[in-house]
Amino acid sequence: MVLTCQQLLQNNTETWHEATVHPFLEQCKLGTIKPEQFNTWLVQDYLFVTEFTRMVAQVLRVAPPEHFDVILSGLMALKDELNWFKEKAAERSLNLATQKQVTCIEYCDFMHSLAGMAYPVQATVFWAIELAYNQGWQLPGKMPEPYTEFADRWGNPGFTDYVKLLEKQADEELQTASDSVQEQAKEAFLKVAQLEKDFWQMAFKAVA
Ligand code: HMH
Repeated sequence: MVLTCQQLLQNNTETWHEATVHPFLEQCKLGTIKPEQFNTWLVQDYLFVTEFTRMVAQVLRVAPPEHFDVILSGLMALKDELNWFKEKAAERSLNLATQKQVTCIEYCDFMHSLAGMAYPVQATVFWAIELAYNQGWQLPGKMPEPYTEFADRWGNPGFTDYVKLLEKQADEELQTASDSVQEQAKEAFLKVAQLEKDFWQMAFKAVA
């Protein structure tokens, strides 16, 4: 069996749709999302990205040197992203020293658990997490202010190219992976899809 990232998407279209199309994003596009909902997402996503950065560092630790360029460019982008989150939170007077919500904890626990998995599984998860935001923020189309820069951050063409490079690296690894590792990659992909959906739902239900 040879598994590819495109097969994961094609064999799980409905699950992936639920991970990337959500009323939260649709209401950002319509400009009707409530500040409590958006701000909950912003703070929880900052906390998520902090742990995601650690996950990428862990992926780098076990990656072949040929993959360093792409992974290091990802880490550079995350450096900028974390500072940007702090600016956005300050503009909205949000406290980033907030407790993680249950769904955010679950997602962070999952990312930490990857350290014990084979590299092809880690590369697949890395790709899936970035693709989820690339497609999620891109699919609704250009968003109105103040959401434009949020949609552009993950929806911009440069980010799409970066996600394609992550896909290429994951595919390379999956090609030579054992059936058992391929199965683990599939399970992990489905877990990302479920957690992405839950994450949108967590923010969406935060209506004061
Ligand atoms: C929940 N998934 C979530 N947050 C993000 N920032 C990304 C993916 C992309 O980095």
